Amino acid sequence: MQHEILKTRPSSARQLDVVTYENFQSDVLHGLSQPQKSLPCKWFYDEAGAILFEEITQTPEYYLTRAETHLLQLLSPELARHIPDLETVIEPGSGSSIKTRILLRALPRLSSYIPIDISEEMLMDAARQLNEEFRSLTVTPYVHDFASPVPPMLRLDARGQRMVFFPGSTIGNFSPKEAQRLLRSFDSLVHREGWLLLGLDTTQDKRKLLAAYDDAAGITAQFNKNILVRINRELRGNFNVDQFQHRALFNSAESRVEIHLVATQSQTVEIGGHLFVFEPGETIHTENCYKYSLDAIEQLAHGSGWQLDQVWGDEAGIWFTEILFKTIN
Ligand code: AVJ
Repeated sequence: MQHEILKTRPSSARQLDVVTYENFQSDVLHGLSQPQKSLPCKWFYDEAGAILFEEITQTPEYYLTRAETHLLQLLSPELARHIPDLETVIEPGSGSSIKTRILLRALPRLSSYIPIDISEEMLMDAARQLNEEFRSLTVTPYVHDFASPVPPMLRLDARGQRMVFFPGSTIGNFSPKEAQRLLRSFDSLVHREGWLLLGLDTTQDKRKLLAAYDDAAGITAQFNKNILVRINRELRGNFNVDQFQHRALFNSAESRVEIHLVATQSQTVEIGGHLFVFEPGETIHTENCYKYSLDAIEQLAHGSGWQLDQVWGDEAGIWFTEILFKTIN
């Protein structure tokens, strides 16, 4: 059964955790009922949101993707020497899998790639392309919210070394406590001897951060507002999207960028029979992006259930950091 799964070509993704209407609706109703209204950032990524995020990565201000791509190019030959018998790469939140290609090219002995994402369209497009591009690689996509429990199917017990690839500073969307819990849960994606390659934004420069999360072309603003568009469409909400403004701020006490939607006028919104009142200036907190100092990385590693193996930084050592962890035996 499990072998069959590994051999299957990605014609359609196996739906393990169905990203349902009810899930989205209950998250939205719950978030908007809090004193500080909020929405979970994972709901940004419908088809339009996934495309907008790709566009963000191309803006001049969003340095993260370029910094990490550069770093991966430098470290991947070393990684290939360090783990010569790596067989499988598993990527939670794989999106377009663009950065993954750098690893796949540098690791010719790799036989299996398992991308996991809740944005089905992007996941399947990426899987199909990789399947064409890397003929000897078995690509097995999963539609799944990686933050919910790891489905038994993903704990495949095929032999071979596995590495979880978690780039992009996606971990920054979680509080340090949640991040440790998430990293611990990744333990079940590998075997007794396994690896985890984690990409973290280590920038502390406030101006640079704010520019990255509020680009001049307004793509991040559009990305942020798209969650309201999605609520209107999928949950039959009636947000007046034009009466919300994008705001990025740096919360230095928490060492995180916060993304909000600010109501410019009073507004009452109805979603599924529930009413939500907005005062002018009131915000919906839509995302946190935690930024890690090198000290904070040590702390994160400490409670992660993994052992620090190697750390790569870019020239300045503070823009972006790639960390290789090993299972603790
Ligand atoms: C996809 C979570 C890594 O935090 O930088 C980009 C999302 N939000 N611009 C990030 C995001 C606004 C991004 N991650």
